[in-house]
Amino acid sequence: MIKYPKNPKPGNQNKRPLFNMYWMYGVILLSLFALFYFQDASQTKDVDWTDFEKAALAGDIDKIKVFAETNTAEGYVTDAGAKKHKFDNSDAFEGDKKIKTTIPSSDKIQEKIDSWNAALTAEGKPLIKVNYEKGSDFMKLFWYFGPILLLVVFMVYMSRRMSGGAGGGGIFNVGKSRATVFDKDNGNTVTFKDVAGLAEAKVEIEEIVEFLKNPQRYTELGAKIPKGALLVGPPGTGKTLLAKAVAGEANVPFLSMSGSDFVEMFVGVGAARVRDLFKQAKEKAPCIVFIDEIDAVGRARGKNPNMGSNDERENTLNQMLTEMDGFGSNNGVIILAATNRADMLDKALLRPGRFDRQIYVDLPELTDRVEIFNVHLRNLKVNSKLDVEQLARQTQGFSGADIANVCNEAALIAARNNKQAVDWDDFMAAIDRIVGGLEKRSRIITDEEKFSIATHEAGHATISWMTQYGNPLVKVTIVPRGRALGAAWYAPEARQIIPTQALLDTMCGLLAGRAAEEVFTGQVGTGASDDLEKCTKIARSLVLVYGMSDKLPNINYSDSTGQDYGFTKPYSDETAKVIDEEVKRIVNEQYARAKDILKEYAKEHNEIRDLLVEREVIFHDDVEKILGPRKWKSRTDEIIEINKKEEAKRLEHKTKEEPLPDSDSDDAGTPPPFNKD
Ligand code: NHX
Ligand code: ZN
Repeated sequence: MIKYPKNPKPGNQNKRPLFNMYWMYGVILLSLFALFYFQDASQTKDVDWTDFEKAALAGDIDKIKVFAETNTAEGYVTDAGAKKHKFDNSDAFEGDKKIKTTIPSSDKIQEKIDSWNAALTAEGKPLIKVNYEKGSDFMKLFWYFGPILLLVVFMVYMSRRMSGGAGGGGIFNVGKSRATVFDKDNGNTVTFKDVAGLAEAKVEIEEIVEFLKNPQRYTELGAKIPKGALLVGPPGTGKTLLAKAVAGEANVPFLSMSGSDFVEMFVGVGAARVRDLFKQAKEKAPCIVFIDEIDAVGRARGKNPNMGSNDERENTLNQMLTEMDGFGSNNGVIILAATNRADMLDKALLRPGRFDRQIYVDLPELTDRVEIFNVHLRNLKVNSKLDVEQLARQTQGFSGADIANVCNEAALIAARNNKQAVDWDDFMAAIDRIVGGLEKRSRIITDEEKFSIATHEAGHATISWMTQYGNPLVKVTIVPRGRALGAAWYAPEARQIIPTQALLDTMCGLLAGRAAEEVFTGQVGTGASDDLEKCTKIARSLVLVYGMSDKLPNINYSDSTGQDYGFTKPYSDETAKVIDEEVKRIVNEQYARAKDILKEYAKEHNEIRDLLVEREVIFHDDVEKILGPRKWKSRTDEIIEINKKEEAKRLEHKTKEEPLPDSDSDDAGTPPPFNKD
């Protein structure tokens, strides 16, 4: 969306490179010409001096050209002579027939020819004419130096190719950093306005802009300006965008590099590039250095230096650590780095004095998603009735990049259907497409299969409706999409804390498909494998991570530092058995529970199933008509209520123009958003 000019310095455009591809073409053409020239000359036969003399004395040569420089002579053979001698063996002799030889000495050749002429006059034959040529001086040079020249040209060309363009320097420049520099005058126009959501991260990062703009405000009080900040968060959440916005706001040069740019197959290159990057940064200070995907170099160094560790990477990392220590804290260089795995990074990199701060860039929450949608919808022609909040609700767990993708996909779908504006249905189709894959209506499904798919999906729908923490249902479909034959679509709840019962209910809902198959068709199918996988994972994490099982309470056997235990497990064989038993027990319990609930609501389930077979897609409201309104309020509804109340409060303050704190404390009518009970 934001375009950066390809050429960092406009002034550079007029500078012609000394060497380019056209020169190469020129050289190739020239050598081709030369080749043709000499191919033509290959009508000349090379002969021994004795044969040459014999032919001359026999009167078969009528003209001789002497090339003094090269010590060669060419004889023009008469037709009769050509036939007579053995060197006439082909019809290649057309036009001029020549023989060529190396002469003993250019001084003596005239004497020789004189003597031949004397002999020829004695026999009454025509004389041989002589011509002294200046010699193919150029050709001689060409043949001596041509190959070398070609080789040099070739090498220069290759080294240009190897440099890959960005740095612009040949193989001798591998140690140069390839940082892309964005200056204020080359169109880095990203500002905080372009960053939607990320409210807290923005506050943190705005401070960094302050450090660069008014360092003295901090240094006067004796504070040290942080050297670096680490942006941590899942992919697509806008870490790079945030870093660019810092540079755009601070109006300083922005050196951008990816962690993998340091990695090269040559020894020491990574370290050299780090050095060069920091040198460049110091020259440009105040500036921002941004290293994307820093885990490529910053991964924790292995404990065993011989096993699976990468020496070259470690050297690079060590160099980075030294450089970050090496430069003073107040010289106007701030290093931002992004990663999605902060736990994998070397601890030395994270200590104060290097990346002092870690800024978490989380997946956007409901309100953030509304903002992000609004940013992307600015560029789209959308239906005026589009409910952005509802869109945000349907995209729980999406990152900023995912949302951008949804918007684009929706626009593509609308355009495909020749619509004037993008509307709600297009967005729904886009979300379905992105989450579930392509719809496959061409897949052939028998009535029996259809019945069992509908049974399965109706099972999911019923259980999720009838359990407290079951995800709010959006729709149920038996239209094949991607790898799935059918699916129940939810608007998943984003919970801050997940109660044990919520995990159990989720498992129950996942097992419901299989349970419904068993209860209502009498046999189960292979299709539930994906459900079972998800369910078992939850059961395992319940036991191993959250310490929620009865037999192994309050124990966490996982390792969040990312360094796996390898082949050894952090528990004994007996414990392993207990873990297996607990996982089995929990899954079995939920399966039994699912079957019980399904039997209890068998009539409703079958109604949903039949409606599903009839319509293929049914929605929240259809299910509500059959099962009645849900007993439990969804968290999303609560959040929206809280937001509305706060918005109303804010509006009230604005209209009354009362000081904020006073009315807040008196406001007993609205309960605080978080209730301890
Ligand atoms: C097959 N697919 O593989 C057929 C085509 C039980 C009615 N022979 O649980 O479609 O059986 O609630 C991600 C998403 C495997 C990964 C779906 C891996 C589906 C889906 C197998 C419904 N809905 N199963 C479901 C289903 C299947 C599968 C997946 C995946 C079925 C079930 C797939
Ligand atoms: Zn299922």
